[in-house]
Amino acid sequence: REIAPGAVHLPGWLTPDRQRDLVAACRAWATGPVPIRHTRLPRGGVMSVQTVCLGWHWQPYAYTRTADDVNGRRVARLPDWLADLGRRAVADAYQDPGQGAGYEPDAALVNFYDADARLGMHQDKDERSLAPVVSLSIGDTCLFRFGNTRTRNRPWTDLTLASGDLLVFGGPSRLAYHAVPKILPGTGDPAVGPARGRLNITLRVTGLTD
Ligand code: MD5
Ligand code: FE
Repeated sequence: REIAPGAVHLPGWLTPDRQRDLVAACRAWATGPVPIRHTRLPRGGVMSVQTVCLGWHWQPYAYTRTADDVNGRRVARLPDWLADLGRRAVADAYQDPGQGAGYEPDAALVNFYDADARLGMHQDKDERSLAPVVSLSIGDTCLFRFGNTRTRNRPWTDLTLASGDLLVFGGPSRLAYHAVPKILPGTGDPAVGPARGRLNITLRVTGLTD
């Protein structure tokens, strides 16, 4: 369960019913005020992953209130029920109700991976807070690469993340490099997750106050 200090993997943490509810919510968010899109990178590239944000809009490499790189609108609010789910996730991962109770995420990134999408090695450091990141996976299994905090190179640990898996990254692991090198197409159950592809929802504390 503990991949590294502060990094905890709880396979199958989300019940099938909860996964179905999250898929329905993701569908609605994808067509919200700032629709899901392939994020454009500052140097001209386009991410293969598609992302929709809640609470704060993320664009590389900042959080903003309005989606100036898409349509200028504010993103949808982060629902209280999703923040509550994040608190239960942190409490369960760290076996500490107190840490869970004190967790107040203010942003979520919903990532959709089709069979060919991947995410290169990176750190999540656009947040001003080092509070944990909560990651929920639904749909196709992926290969997840958990690296170290110093370089984007080895040593790293490869693991698979399947539908329903929870991963919490905090403490010494919060700034670790990580990547999604591969999706394993057709491994998800369409009766639970999306018809194809992989959804990942991350909850974050931006540390920003308008
Ligand atoms: C994903 N998303 O599967 C992953 C979830 C992203 C991203 O990486 O930036 O959207 S894992 C997120 C994560 C956050 C903070 C630390 C670590 C992983 N880590 O130390 O491995 O779409
Ligand atoms: Fe990341």
